[in-house]
Amino acid sequence: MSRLIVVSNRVATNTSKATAGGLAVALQAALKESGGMWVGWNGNFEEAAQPRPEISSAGGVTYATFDLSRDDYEDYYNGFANRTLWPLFHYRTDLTAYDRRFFEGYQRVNGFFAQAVASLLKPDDLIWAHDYHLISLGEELRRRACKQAMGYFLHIPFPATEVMVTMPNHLALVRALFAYDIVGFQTESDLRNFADYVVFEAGGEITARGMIHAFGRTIRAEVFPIGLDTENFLHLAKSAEAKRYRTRINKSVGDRDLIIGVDRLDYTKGLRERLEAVERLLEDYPDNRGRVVMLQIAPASRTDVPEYIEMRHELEGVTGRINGRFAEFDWNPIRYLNRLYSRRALAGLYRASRIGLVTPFRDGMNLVAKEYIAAQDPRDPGVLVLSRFAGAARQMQAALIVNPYDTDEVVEALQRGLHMPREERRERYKTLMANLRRDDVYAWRDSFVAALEDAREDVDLDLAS
Ligand code: ADQ
Repeated sequence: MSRLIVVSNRVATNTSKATAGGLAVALQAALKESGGMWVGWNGNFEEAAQPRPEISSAGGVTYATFDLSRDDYEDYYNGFANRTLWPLFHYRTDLTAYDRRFFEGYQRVNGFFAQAVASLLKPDDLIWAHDYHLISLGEELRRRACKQAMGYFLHIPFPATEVMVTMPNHLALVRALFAYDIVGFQTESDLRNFADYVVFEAGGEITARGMIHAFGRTIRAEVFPIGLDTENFLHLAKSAEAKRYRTRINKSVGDRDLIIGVDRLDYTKGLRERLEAVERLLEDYPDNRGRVVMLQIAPASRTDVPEYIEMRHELEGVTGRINGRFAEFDWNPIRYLNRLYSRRALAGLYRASRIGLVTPFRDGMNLVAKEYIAAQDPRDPGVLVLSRFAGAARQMQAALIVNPYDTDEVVEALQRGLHMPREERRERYKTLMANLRRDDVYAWRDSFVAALEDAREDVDLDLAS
């Protein structure tokens, strides 16, 4: 087995199954098995950062981490990654910053990451780069004469060409993807957008078997929908801590129905419109007044980026307005919290909720939708109301799929979910669970690594010829 080198902006050093997310657990297990290494930024700042990684190990996994300078962090992370690529790839051209300095910083830091990775490589290693922070990493590694097989997985959507081309450096970025041997996407529509771009903007062509040729290289582009650590999550949902949370929330909600939303505080998640849909539910179906509670958990994220600060204020305003309008002395329709919870606590809260409301305007996959289902009681499961614009909707057609732009449709789905007979809930749950079990995070990891192994055989053949 070849050594796997995972590269991402930050590394997940927490090896406890209860606190680490499924992605971290699955990658850590693969790293442990292959004697591999996870490389990334340690979250610290240094005046003039050196790409000399510090090696440490935890839970049998080796980590290679380094500092960044403040300027690099501003231009690369807060700038190009979170103020250009993130909004653009989620179709928010209105929020996208088109600033040359950011792109230069991004390229510089991708070069810096490449220098750190290159210093650690052995000839047989497989490199797996993650997400929108590191699109140019592969190209920077090739520039440093690295011949290893390299894969890249994009966790967020790949936008339609018309959106992509609003970014001045679009061609340079897509060209950079062709330095990898495999490029993985969450959904068919992301892959289609990528292929369209390559064919119509870059003059490339689709050759056989999902192979795509442009910029003088042929790469494999494929769909690898990320899954959940399903069995582990089922286990967490039955833990004593999950039960404690369930008992506590049941006690405070009483015989009312709970609707739950759990998201990083992000403008892609459709939070304001979601709260307004609950407002409309109370308006259009007054029987729900005093009968339904919406619990929205939204921990703050990217607090250095202005749009996120504004959004937080906006949500506080909307929540206050709706509660002011409908609350009674003994009932508040919306409970809005900005804090983090353990995975066990979340599992308990999901299980106590009659409806999981997941309504992003764009989302690569959305693991909350999957977690909500995995946490349900099979005898009396809740209903998932899911946006068609989450990558997860592809695999979760047995949920109530809605268009979050259409508030009436969301309200009708909520009303339907609140009154859905147990038999129908069980049927839907069974279908959803079967998929979650089959397409879990381990299946995702294994299929990507297998594709990388294949790519390495091709690299070996090329080198031999
Ligand atoms: P995110 O945009 O962060 O991920 P998501 O997939 O929903 O979105 O994952 C969020 C994770 O954070 C979930 O595991 C959830 O439990 C956790 N979380 C949210 N709120 C929490 C809280 N209050 N306390 C503790 N944990 C909380 C990006 C892409 C997604 C893609 C993933 C994985 O944007 O589309 O699904 O990567 O590829």
